[in-house]
Amino acid sequence: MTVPHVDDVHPAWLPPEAFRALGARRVLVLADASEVAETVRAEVADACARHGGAVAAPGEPYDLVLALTSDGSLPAAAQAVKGPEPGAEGFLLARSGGVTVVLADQPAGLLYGFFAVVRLGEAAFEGDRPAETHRPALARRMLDHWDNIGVHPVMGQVERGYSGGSIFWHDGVLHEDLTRVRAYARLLAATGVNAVAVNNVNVHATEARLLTDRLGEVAALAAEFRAYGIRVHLSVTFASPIVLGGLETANPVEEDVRAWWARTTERVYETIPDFGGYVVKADSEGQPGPFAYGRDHADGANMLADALAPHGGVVHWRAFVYNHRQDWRDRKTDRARAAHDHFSPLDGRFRDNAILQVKYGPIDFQTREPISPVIAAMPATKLAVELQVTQEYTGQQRHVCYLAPMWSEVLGFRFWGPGERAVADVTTSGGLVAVSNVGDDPYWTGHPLAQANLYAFGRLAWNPGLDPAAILDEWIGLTFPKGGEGLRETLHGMMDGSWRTYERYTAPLGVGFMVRPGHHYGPDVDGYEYTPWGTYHFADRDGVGVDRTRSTGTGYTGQYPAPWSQVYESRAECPDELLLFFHHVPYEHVLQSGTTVIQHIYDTHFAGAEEAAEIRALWAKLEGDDVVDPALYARVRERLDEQVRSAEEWRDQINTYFFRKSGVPDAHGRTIH
Ligand code: BDP
Repeated sequence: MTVPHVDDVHPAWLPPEAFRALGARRVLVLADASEVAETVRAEVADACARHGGAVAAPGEPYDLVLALTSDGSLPAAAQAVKGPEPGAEGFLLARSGGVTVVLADQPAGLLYGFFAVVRLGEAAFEGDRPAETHRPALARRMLDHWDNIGVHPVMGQVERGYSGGSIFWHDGVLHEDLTRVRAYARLLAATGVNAVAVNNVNVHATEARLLTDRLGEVAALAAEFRAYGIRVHLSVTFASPIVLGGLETANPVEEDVRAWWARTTERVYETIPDFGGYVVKADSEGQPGPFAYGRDHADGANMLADALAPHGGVVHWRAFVYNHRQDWRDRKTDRARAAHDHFSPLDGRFRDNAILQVKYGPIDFQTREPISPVIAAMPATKLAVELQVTQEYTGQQRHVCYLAPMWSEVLGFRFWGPGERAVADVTTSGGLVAVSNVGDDPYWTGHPLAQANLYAFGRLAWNPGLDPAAILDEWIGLTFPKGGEGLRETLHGMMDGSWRTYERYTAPLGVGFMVRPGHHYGPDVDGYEYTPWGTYHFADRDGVGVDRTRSTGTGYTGQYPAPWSQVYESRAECPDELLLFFHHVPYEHVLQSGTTVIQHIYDTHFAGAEEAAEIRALWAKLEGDDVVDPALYARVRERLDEQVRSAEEWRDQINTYFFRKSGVPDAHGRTIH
């Protein structure tokens, strides 16, 4: 095993410099011969070779010991460390008598402990540190790639990808050199991610074959990820028995269909013994599913769960099921209701190894949505929450939009009121999943600052209680080791509030969409208003917003438990930022903030566009400064120009639209065209 370093690709948060503190020490590794333990040895050797430290042989002095608890030759310094058992992926970290100790039960924990020491830098080798136990809060911390093998005529190669082509496939075949995949695995492991689904949830004909005759490609990817403790999962089409197996049906209760899945899955495990499992998008946006056979989604998911169970695999079954051929004249059919309507009656019917994967909001990854009520409605089902690291609706990696503050709100949301369990507590056994934002771009993520979102996703999945600003601080320290306090301040100034800034200049008060149809970039207030997709704002001359109340609307508020069902039902109590998601209100309706809806729209849009310009001005101060590489500086600068242009376009279109609809002038007399 050699540590992957790829020339011409930005090292993201693992530049060689980030390993200086550890690499300058004498390091003893006491572990088994497993592949992940070999990775830890290789990492230590690589860091020490660069920074003048040394790999210590048993008996030699050392400053850091990384050891498995099962090792027969644990030195006294390690034996003295006492704490709760670290478990499968956790580790104990302590320091006394000039020695830093990382102790783990399993090699994966050792790897995570190694990266924790890297993150701490010099602080890991200073003073004393009482034993701390670190364990991941969520069992599975997973990235879903929406990568295709081929190039889709509309979506490109990576669906909703804004960072170039796939790092897995090129020209219809697997990349010959997979070093970059290994480098990616390394970046992910440093954040705590332990699972990756390699292909798009919309499974086209070529990609369907990854399950059968192209399985070798999945095995090759699994070999790269395995070294860093990451298991590979595959998106499969529900119609596989027909399109790959030549059967006449994919009906989940037919014996030959079940037998086909069992056989096929067995072959997968013969090839990839640690294969993670399947991801399925069924009966959604044209994908096949059990409804065609009069069966429900528990029947569908359980069939796959049964095929996977003997091998220890799981099926991630997506709850993103809705009618995308809705009649816009029908004000009662509500896309927000769909997942709960379909899935809540099925609670308790899913197998233990079936995980229901629920988007954080009821619609579709908007800048602001209420938390999906499905998460509260399935106490007897394993749940995973799905986020988008890829910025489909949050600026497509042309805008700076640090998403950790939003995710932190999602994970900390308490359906049953203060003091009750949070979303993160309800999803511990399922986990956290996100759509990746990575491609073959030299900065991995198109916008270099979008790397922070990928980093933050892994860190929050490991510990949902972390403070988003503190995570950003870690990322800054690792990624820009030459940067001092000035750079730190600049980046916090640009990024900490960037999600709210983005929210200010786009669709107001939780109403969502208003984006250009198809590619979803830039404003188009009525773009989806008369389409079958079910994403409406219902603006007219009197008011705007979707009535989702029980009393007069679609009844969606009734899908929440108390207290939120009442809070959302009430115009007066509903949080301002979600008012138009839940209520259709007059333009002169007064918000809790004391401003009217129409004035709020004007104010936030003027402010949001100004803030975008301020973000750009902060970055401009770094020009010519040697703490940021000039090429990276230029790349960010070019994106910021586009962000400022786009924010002004949003401001002008939204303000003008609502001025024309309402006829209400701006209270501050600013020009609205
Ligand atoms: C939407 C995307 C679409 C995805 C879909 C999904 O626009 O490309 O296929 O989500 O999650 O946000 O399946």
